Amino acid sequence: MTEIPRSHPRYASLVARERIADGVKRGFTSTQGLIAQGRGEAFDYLLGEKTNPSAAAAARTAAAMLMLAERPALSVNGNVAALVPQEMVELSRVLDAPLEVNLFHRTEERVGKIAEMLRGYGAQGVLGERPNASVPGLDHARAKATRGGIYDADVVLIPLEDGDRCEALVKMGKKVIAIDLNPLSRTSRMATISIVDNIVRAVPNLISDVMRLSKMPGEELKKILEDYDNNKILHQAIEEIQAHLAEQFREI
Ligand code: PTJ
Repeated sequence: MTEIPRSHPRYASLVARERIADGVKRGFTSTQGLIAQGRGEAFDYLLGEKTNPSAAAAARTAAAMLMLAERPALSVNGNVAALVPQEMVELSRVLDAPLEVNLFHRTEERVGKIAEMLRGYGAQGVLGERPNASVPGLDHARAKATRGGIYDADVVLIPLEDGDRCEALVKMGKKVIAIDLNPLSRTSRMATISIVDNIVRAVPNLISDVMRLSKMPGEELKKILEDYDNNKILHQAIEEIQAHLAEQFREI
């Protein structure tokens, strides 16, 4: 990977690019993943490349929802594996939730490489290599699911996802938590909770929220969910973009 000096003003963004490019070279990220990262970067720029209050509130509520879940599951694709593999393993550990590899541009080789890498970081019981169920209403590889993982889950975390699986999972009666930098995407609109943030910030935030909320009684966790309104959060995310653009505009 290219050595990026920490002093570079675009350090975090450049490191993320290197990770995605490295994932492609090592064969676990799809070439389309490069394009997805570019699209994400553009939205991150509009958001000010920071966790805004709407994303912090969504992440805290998502942590409460995952902690209250009976069978939570965490989905991993090629971009997620490139950007936050260790963090996803840590999130799976603190929640005692399985990781399931689920790819849009599925090849068995990529699934195997991602599962192996997650195990290398200490993940227990990675699923996705032997799917034995199918999400109804999808006619692409993302329909593949595993019993005991995403298929039976009551709450599913789907970072960097496409809208139709999000919708299909919601139709199955699941609560779906999205991480997506685009507040206007179908995924963000369809999800039960939409964390409009870069995954490199959102997953560490989720881990610290789970740690912080772990001492809170169940009733109070439920209250966090009751007070949450995802439409309001999406509107707030768009207002945060507008405010950031207005600030930039004044500086020009
Ligand atoms: O590994 P595969 O085969 O499953 O493919 C994974 C990708 C990501 C290529 C595939 O799911 C895809 O094509 O995704 P999209 O539709 O290009 O991107 C999904 C959403 O993720 C878009 O709304 C992007 O803005 C958003 N996004 C991209 N990078 C990030 C992001 N959101 C959060 N953090 C990012 N780093």
